[in-house]
Amino acid sequence: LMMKLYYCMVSLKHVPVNTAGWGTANQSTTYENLHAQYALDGNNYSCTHTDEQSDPWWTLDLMTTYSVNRVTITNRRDCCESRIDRAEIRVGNDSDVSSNPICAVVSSIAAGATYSYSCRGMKGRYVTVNIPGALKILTLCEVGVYVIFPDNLATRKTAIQSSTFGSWFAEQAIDFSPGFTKSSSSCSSTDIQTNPWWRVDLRYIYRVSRVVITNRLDCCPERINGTEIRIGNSLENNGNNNSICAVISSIPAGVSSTYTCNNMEGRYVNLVLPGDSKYLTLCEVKVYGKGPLLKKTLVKMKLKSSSSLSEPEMRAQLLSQSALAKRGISDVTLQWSQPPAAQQEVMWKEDASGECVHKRILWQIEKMLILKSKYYDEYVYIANELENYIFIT
Ligand SMILES: [Ca+2]
Ligand SMILES: [Ca+2]
Repeated sequence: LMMKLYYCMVSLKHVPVNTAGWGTANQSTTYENLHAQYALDGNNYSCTHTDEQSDPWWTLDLMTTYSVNRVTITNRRDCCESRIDRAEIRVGNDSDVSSNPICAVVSSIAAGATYSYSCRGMKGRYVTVNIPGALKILTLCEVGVYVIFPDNLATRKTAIQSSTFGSWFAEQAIDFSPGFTKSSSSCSSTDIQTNPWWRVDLRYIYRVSRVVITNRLDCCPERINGTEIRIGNSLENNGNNNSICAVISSIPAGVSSTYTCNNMEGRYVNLVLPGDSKYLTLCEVKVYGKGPLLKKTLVKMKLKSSSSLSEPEMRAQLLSQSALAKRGISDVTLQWSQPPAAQQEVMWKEDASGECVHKRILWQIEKMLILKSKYYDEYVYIANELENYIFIT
């Protein structure tokens, strides 16, 4: 008996990201040393504070336009929480921020609480909080500006690079931040070297339609000139032998350029800069396309963890369910491995119902099987569930 279930593709593509810390803040006046940036430091106990004045305001310049999903405000907890009442939240592109449209008006926020205001995708570079009227004081302990970056396949994936300059880690090229204010914590960079490269592993094979690269704003935008975008499934030469989608001639400082890749198939997206004494610096890499082409499947089958993998019948049975085999990859070797430390969490939908019904189950993994091909491994977790064994590709 075999029962086949299909996973829901667990969507991490639409998780809102707080962009507030990527910008710079300013306010109409500053009382003592309670600066505008205190609303962006991630600490609910540090707060901004204007003087008592007419129409006080606080504004955030994100340096580029976003579609703002929602804005959060954390109110002070020590006293006078009603000072925030009737504050206006504005989102827009006008540098005269008082003329930007209002997203929401605060009625009141409990002391120390964080309230969320929907801005329904209002577009803007500036996010402003202001209180109309005379003799007002504006205090903000934290402001969040949440943006959705839909369909970026690089979301929550892993990145690696040939070397790392200082704290310019590879993952910082896929953290959504363009690095306009803090490039060393929001951009990746290799050290100076021959043929530096960077790679994101999309974990599954996709048809990549386009890649968007954001160049650094702070200096030396010409360093990116000549960088090749390569896409494919091979890790030969660290993936730098995969097919070329495009070669970057140049990107102005702080600009995001789009390269179309005509649905090139691949799991790995590499950027490689041929030549000596080169730095490869990337402030953001976004990948768009269709897929994954390898669907996750969940198969229930009789499979004992003591089974011999050399038995032709066992091998044939396993490969009949293998996503690798279904992609025509035949040079597959099978080997047992140590199981992962924790329980495996699985979400799936029933094959019969067309609906995506999430079921969250935890299995204790007994053993792990690796189907190894030259460049693409498939992991199979085997757990004792009822009298059957579970086979997940
Ligand atoms: Ca704060
Ligand atoms: Ca970044």
